[in-house]
Amino acid sequence: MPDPQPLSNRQRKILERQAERNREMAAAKRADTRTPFREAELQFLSRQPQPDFSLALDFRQPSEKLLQDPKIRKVQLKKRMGEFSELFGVKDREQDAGLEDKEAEEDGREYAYFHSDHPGLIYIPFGFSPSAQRKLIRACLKEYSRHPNKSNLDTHYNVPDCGVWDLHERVANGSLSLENDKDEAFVPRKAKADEQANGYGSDDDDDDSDNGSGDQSTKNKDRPTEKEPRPTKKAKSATKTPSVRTLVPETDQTPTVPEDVPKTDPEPSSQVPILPPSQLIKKMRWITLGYQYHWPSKTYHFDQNAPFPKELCVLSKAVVEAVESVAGPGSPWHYPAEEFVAEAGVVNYYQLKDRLMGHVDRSELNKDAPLVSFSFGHSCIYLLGGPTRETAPTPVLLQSGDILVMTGPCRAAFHGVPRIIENTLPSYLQAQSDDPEWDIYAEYLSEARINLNIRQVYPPKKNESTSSSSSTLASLSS
Ligand SMILES: O=C(O)CCC(=O)C(=O)O
Repeated sequence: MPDPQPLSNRQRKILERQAERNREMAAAKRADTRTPFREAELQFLSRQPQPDFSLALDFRQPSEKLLQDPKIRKVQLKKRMGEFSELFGVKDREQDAGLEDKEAEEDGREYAYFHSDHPGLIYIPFGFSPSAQRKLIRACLKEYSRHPNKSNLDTHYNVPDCGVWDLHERVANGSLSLENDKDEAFVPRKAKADEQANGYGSDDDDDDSDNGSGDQSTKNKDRPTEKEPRPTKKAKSATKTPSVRTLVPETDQTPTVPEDVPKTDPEPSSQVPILPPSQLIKKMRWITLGYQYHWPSKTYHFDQNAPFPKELCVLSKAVVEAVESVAGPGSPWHYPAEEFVAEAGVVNYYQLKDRLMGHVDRSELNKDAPLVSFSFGHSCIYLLGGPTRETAPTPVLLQSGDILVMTGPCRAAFHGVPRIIENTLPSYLQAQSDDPEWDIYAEYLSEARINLNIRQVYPPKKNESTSSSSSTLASLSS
């Protein structure tokens, strides 16, 4: 047999796209299987009829009501969050216009909640004061979204080091003009016009058409585990490249890809739209902190460790300390705060129609350290399930300023965000008459939710001796 002819670049790309489509179709089929987790997702995705949001567990409801549920246990934190770290701020009704009564506790105490169906879930409502929330929201949008942290936009755009938010602010305050400073104001595509005839941009505004619309699967084209391809739009999606976070939806058995598998990045698309910064910023779906994450393979780039924001190291350690104050030595959920090191994080930026489908976070080599998660902006429905999609999840209402900790078995539980709830932005995050600089953030938040989650990647004793080589990693993970 003669040797086969080498494939041209074009042929190779066509084959790759074909294979990708096949994988998507298979994934769509799998995702259609109606597990209890999937059922719950569909229930909360539905726009017609609207779901009953009151079915979600609200840890902020009055204790008398909340504790009628025998599965809930309330434990007083040893100190208030603001005493674990001043970065949580002090909740003060006098200072913080818009702070609801229930957010400034009558008795001055703060609590953590446990749920017997979800061992290892620790929930701390009202973790942050309004001004502490505003500070972190500013950082999420302006600072953390800059290089060297990567964002979904980096796949397709040559994002400048100042970041898209900075451009957005400069256009808004008039120091950059969309007409006169075009080259600076509009972020260019990476791909040249004739390189690839597909992309993600063009379907961004089409989502009102389907039930459960606005899925992050079409909006966030870069988180593969949560992508739920929509077979009804098959013809349409066939003309587009599913991007990094759209590859293979996670099944209950999905293993983490071995570290030695090469981490290839998706092709930049020549079809993504060139947008003014005010619109491009709304396309930002995630950024990664610390060890940069490679979404397609679900592994860390252990050789790409961006400096971790100091305040997030302090905040996450303080949360682990607060947890230790209610789950100390002897508790199955005890993790010594002194051993906790913030090493990786994700900031998720949700527009109102976005969603994050069920998945498990299992890429960290340290599976014992708690995952610390902060919510800001609009409330959402968070589904917390069990070790497989066969466990019916508990819908939880996550509200701005709440802290959720996943440890123990809960660390390996399926979870997702099927719904951002409209009209739930607290008034203290809306425009403030005494702080005009907040206006641009308020405008962004009027249609957004931000989640910031922080993880420890390595086992504690190895922290000092970690290196970027795969052999070290292999020995750590074995
Ligand atoms: O948005 C959230 O609250 C959850 C985010 C999440 O599950 C993730 O980033 O893996």
